[in-house]
Amino acid sequence: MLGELNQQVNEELYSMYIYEAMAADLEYRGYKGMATWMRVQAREEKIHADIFYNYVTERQAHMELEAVAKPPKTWGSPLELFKAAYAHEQHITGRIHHMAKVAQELNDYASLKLLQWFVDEQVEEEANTSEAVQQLEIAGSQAQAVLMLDREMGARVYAVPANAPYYTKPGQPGAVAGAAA
Ligand code: OFO
Repeated sequence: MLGELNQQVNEELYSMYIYEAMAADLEYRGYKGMATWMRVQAREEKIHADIFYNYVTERQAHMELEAVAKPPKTWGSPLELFKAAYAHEQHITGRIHHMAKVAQELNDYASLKLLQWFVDEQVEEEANTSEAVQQLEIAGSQAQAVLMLDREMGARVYAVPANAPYYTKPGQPGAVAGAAA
């Protein structure tokens, strides 16, 4: 189980990295609002990595950080890019469900409780990216509609996900008394 959780730190760091690459691609193409949306998403992924990291260390396991893979540089269009983001979230959902199954088989109730938070979080992660795909499909090739969507998406602000477990531990940067679940 701890090996799976350790691997998930890498998966979440890759999520952060691929979304930073997507933000850079969007920024380069002039979609500044969508780039902001993606950078907010990348910061959320760092939180996900932190949660798994803190949980593994809390279980007294020796964390081993692996190399983070190089993400692609470009996706061709915002629609293709958000389709790739949605597919990536589906992959992450698969990982979370797989880990929940392993935890269940091992009667590892603590890990199962942690993973339940991620099961719920993934519903939101998939909804956010698939909604962007849907809106870009509706906008189609109408530049005006795409630019309006770009402006709307740029309003997204960074916030720590509600009730994030193990987000901070006492003594860590950003730690709040009693914040460790
Ligand atoms: Fe960490 O949820 Fe997206 O990838």
